Amino acid sequence: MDVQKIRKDFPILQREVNGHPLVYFDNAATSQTPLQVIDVIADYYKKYNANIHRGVHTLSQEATDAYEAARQKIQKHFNAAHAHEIIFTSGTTHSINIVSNGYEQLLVPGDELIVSALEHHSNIVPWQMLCEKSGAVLKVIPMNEGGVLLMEEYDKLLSEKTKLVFVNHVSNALGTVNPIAEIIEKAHAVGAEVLIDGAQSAPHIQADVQALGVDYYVTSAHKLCGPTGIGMLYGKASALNRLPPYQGGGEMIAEVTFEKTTYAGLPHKFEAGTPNIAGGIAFGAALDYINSIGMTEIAQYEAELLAYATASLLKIPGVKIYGVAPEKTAVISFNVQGIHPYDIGSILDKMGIAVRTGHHCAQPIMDYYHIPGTVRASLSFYNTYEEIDRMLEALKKAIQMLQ
Ligand code: C6P
Repeated sequence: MDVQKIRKDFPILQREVNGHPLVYFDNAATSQTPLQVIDVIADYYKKYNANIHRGVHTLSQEATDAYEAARQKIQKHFNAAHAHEIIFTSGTTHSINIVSNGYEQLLVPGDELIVSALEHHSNIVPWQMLCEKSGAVLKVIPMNEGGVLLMEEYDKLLSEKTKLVFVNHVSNALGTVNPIAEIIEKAHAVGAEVLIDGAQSAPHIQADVQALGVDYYVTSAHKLCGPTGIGMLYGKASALNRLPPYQGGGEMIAEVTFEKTTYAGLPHKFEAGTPNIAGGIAFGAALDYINSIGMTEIAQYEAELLAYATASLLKIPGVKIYGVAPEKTAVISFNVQGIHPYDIGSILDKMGIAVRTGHHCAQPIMDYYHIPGTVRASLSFYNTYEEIDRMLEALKKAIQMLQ
């Protein structure tokens, strides 16, 4: 992997922040966008901006073809059996809400849902809302001090009452890679379905939805070099067909009269209204870009960056890293003894270094550690060892100033 060549694809990486060259270590919040994707968006608006699935005119057909080609790219990338099992959504949050909303009619009071202690609020709150409406009960797989799920506790939670298990593949706050193959297999053994939140894994780990046998897999394009406002819900056709539509409107119908409406088949049933057309096409382009580099190459390089950054950080007195699972993506959540994470983040920013501070929309994890938040450096394949060194130097200065 030629990282210097790759970096030229990302104009934003050439800019300065507060008089320093930008070091962008907030990739878990959103990744940067390469020219190859930016150009696809500009091309759409310059050459064939039109509504899709509606027009007989040439522009509409070109836009429809590009949008549906993107759906097929996504299908191929995640190895879904059919393109109609890929639903375009506005992102992971929207995808989860489609399933949680639809599940209301599949549950009876006393049914159980299982979540993990390592979740983002997007994979907690919609299910709590569902429990309130349906009378279902939410059970939590606990974690240990290292940020690893206690699988023996998961075994104890599973029963014939379990209807759905939803966990992330990778924790956004700690980087832990969860054993999703085992989680899925055990859930299926008691007849429960599984939703995997792939928001943090899709950029780093190739997911094969058929090999996993997962019922639903969701992610956001902006985590993998695509634009914001677009994502996907993969669902097995049999699973999606059980769910009612999430929103009513144009394009999701088969026939409408004032007496009754019948719904379109997959994927349109879940795609009411004019979608984010440029975003969908750009999602496909983003996958093309990532695949041109190679998921395996990306994972290997990021693992090396993680090892280097972790070892270097631990040499700084007072640093504590949260999340030390043996299997991790390149996310380092840390604190420095006696210093608030927000203060470190602010000083790093003054030196051109972008990290996220706070609870990372994962408050239960912070509560577990009894901390207000962490400093989170999340790395990507376009980051370098030199950038890690710059963060470490800046961090040492910040500690001097704050202690
Ligand atoms: N996490 C972070 O800084 P949306 O916002 O819908 O694209 O993704 C939500 C989401 C769901 N699950 C996980 C595991 C996530 O990490 C995220 C987004 C960002 O960690 C922004 S809060």
